[in-house]
Order: sequence, then structure tokens, then C-alpha cells
Amino acid sequence: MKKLALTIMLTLILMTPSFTTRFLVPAKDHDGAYCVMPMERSAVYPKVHNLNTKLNYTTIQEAINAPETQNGHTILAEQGIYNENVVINKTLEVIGENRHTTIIDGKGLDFTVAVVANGVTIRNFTLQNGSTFYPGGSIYVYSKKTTIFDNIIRDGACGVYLYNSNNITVSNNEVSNGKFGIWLDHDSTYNDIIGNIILSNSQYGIYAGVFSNSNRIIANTFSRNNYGIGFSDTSDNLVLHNNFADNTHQFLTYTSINNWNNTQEGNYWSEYNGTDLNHGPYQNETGSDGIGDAPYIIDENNRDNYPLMKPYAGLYDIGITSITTSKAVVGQSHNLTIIVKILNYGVNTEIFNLTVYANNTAMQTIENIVLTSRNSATITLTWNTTGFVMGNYSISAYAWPVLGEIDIADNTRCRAVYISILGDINGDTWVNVEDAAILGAAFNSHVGQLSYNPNADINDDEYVNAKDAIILGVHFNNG
Ligand SMILES: [Ca+2]
Ligand SMILES: [Ca+2]
Ligand SMILES: [Ca+2]
Ligand SMILES: [Ca+2]
Repeated sequence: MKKLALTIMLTLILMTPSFTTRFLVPAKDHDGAYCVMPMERSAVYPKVHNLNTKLNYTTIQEAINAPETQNGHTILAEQGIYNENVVINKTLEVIGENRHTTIIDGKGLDFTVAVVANGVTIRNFTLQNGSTFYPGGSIYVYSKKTTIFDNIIRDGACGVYLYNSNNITVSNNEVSNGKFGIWLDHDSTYNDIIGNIILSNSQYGIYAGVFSNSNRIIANTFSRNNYGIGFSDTSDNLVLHNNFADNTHQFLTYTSINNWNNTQEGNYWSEYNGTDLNHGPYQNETGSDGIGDAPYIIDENNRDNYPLMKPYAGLYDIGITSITTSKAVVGQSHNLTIIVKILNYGVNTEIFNLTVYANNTAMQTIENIVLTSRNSATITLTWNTTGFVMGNYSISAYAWPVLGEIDIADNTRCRAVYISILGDINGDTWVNVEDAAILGAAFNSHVGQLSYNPNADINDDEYVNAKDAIILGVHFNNG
């Protein structure tokens, strides 16, 4: 690293523009007051500020290197493109004005940013175009207690490379289009990798090797990487509440034993196809809880005992898991039974309302449904179709979002039904021999039998029999 730092510093010294260019040339506006002309601003305006000393600089490295800049200071870079390979060798908070428009570009050389002091914060930057050769990329960390937060990190061999580093927090970053998204190497332990979106890295989303033990990898999204996560000679890491969606390979582990769940919950794996009929520590007690009833197997030493049935969406989340109706075709002015299943995926007991609509008409709101954490409820409603004209209806159920809920996509579910004249079973608005044939096929059946057809049970008494045939006969040839 010393060699790296020296090379970068020499390069920077050679590249740094002369100091005279960074002072503004005031000009008079039409009122005679002094102002700053836009052209001068864009050309030489010193955009990097030490917020403690109030001194201004044209490059980030210049601000770091300045003798006035001391440990504990905050450096703010205004938006713009900084073509630098920055070495942070003091305990500084280095902040970009806007993470989309404050860009440090590593010019394909080495690391875009190297952290070699303890207690550094890097926040709110786009970091790009680090070297594509190992080790190189966006951020090199050889440090304790450094925080890398809320950055856009892309390209290069490594998005974030931790070397023998501890108590580092890497959170809320987008890490994409490199080879290794986040690499924990050589005894990098007790680090928190939390809430990052890790996309389209050609080798691994996260890779931990060479005794990088006891890290927490929580609530990250891994998508479209070659391997989502990889462990080699690395154990006792906690992998929890992550979403592994559509990586070429979701994981690779080699001589590693890690924890893929806590006592109740694990991770979401997009190809997991288990059922969720049960709950409990052994997933053998009747009732859905949003956790797959069978473990997700990684290898003989690694398994996620509580795979999530839907992507993790934070601490507060309810969702409708299904909406069914007693029949698909209902005779006008007759009743339709609507069954809604709801699940509380969150950690709190939630109290919420449920509204059921026919197209845009709210039919009924059930208030103050109470659902404990990881518990499900079945709500049954009756819709009296009197007053509704014949035709297609979308029956939808809407569970009102709870406080702090992020994923509201699954708070609505719908189902199509058709209101027709009494006796029409197949929904073509005619009562004729086709309906009689359907009724005949279900004749003498009751609910629970394979041949029972709820649409043929015209009078809703759970039997298909002569009573239904008589109704059909009375309305025969109507349409
Ligand atoms: Ca379950
Ligand atoms: Ca939800
Ligand atoms: Ca018909
Ligand atoms: Ca019947």
C-alpha cells in the first residue's frame, strides 16, 4: 500500500493545477456589486471544502493532504467529476454533495479510493472506473471502524475490498458491474455489510475468504451476479434477511460453515419452491408464517432453515397471500363468498383494515384486524350482487398498509368473477344445453368431492342436485 500511496501522491502532485487558478476573479454586475461569473465558476471554482477550517480546495486529495486538515474533520465535495485516485490517511468524514453527480473517477488506475486510516466515513459519492486488475477497483479498505455509506459503486475488479479490516460498516450502497462486488479478505472480521444492492458483478456479489469470519451480512439484495455469495475457508458469518434473486449461481461455499438463519427467519432464494402450510421452530404446526416449511439446502454443513417465501421487505409488512371466490360465475342478485388470506411478515403485532372492492366500488371494509408477527388470518366475506349489472367484475382485496411498510405491492390482490343470469353456469349469458351438460357432470356431488363444481351449485347449498336442475329448467333458453 505504501507503494500505491506514493505513486498516487506523486501523480497527484504532478497533476494538481497551480494554486493561482483556484482563486476567483470577481466581476462587477450591472448594479456595480461584485459577483461570480458562471464561466469562472465552472473552470476554477474550488469545490472541495474542509467544513472545520473553512478552507477550499480543487481536489479531494489536496483537501486531505493539507496540513490544516486534522483527524476528525469533515471534507465536503460539491457535485462534479473528480479524476483522482484518493488516499484517505487521516480520520476524516469525506462526503459528496449528491451521490449521483459527485463522481470520483479512478481513470482505470488502481483503486479509486484507498482508506488506510481508522474511523473514516465515505458517503454520498459515485465511485467508478477503478482498475479492472486485482487488487483494484472502487474502494480499498485497510482500516478499523470505517463506514462506507450511501454510495454508488461501479466497475473495476472490486467494488469494495476489505483487507484485514475490522468493524467496518458497508451499508446502503449500490454495488454493480464489477468483478467482485464486496470482497472480504485476509482476516476481515466483525464487519457489517447491510442493506446494499449488489447487481451484475461478473464473479461474486459478496466473496469472503481467508478466515474472514464473524461478519454480519444482512438485508442485502443480490441480483444477476455470477455467484450471489461465496465463502472460502471462512466461518461463523451470519447471512440473514438477504434477497438472492436470479444470480447465475446463488452461492458457493468451500470449507466454510456459516449461519444462514437466526432462530426464526432466514433469506429469500428466488428458486426455492417449498410450500408454506406450517409454522413453528420445526415448521410442523398447522398455519402459514411466510417461511418455507422445508430448509433451503446449500451443502452438508450449510442450510437456511427458515427460507423466506417472499423477498425481505423490512420490519413491518403485511400481505395478501390469496383471494378466492366461491364461484367464478354468480347468478345476478345471488351471493358470492370471498375468502382472503393475509399474512403478517413483520416483527410487530399489526392492527389494520381490509377493504374489498367490486371493480372500483368498495363493498365492505373490515376494521381493526389484529395479526401477530408471522401469523396468518383467513377473512371470509359475502357479496350480495343485488343491484350490480351483469358483466365481468374484478374482485379485489386491499390490506391498508401499516406504519413503516415498504412493500405495498402485495397488499392488493384480485380475482375475476362474472355476474350472469340465474342458471348460466359457463358465463356466456345464456342458459342452454351447455349449462345443463355441466350441471349433469357434477350431478349428485357435494363440496369436497372431485366432481363438485361450485358454478353448477346454483342455489349455493353445497350440493349439486335436482334443486339446481329445477332452477336451470325454469330459466332454460333465457339469455
Ligand atoms: Ca411455514
Ligand atoms: Ca406488504
Ligand atoms: Ca351458459
Ligand atoms: Ca345446490
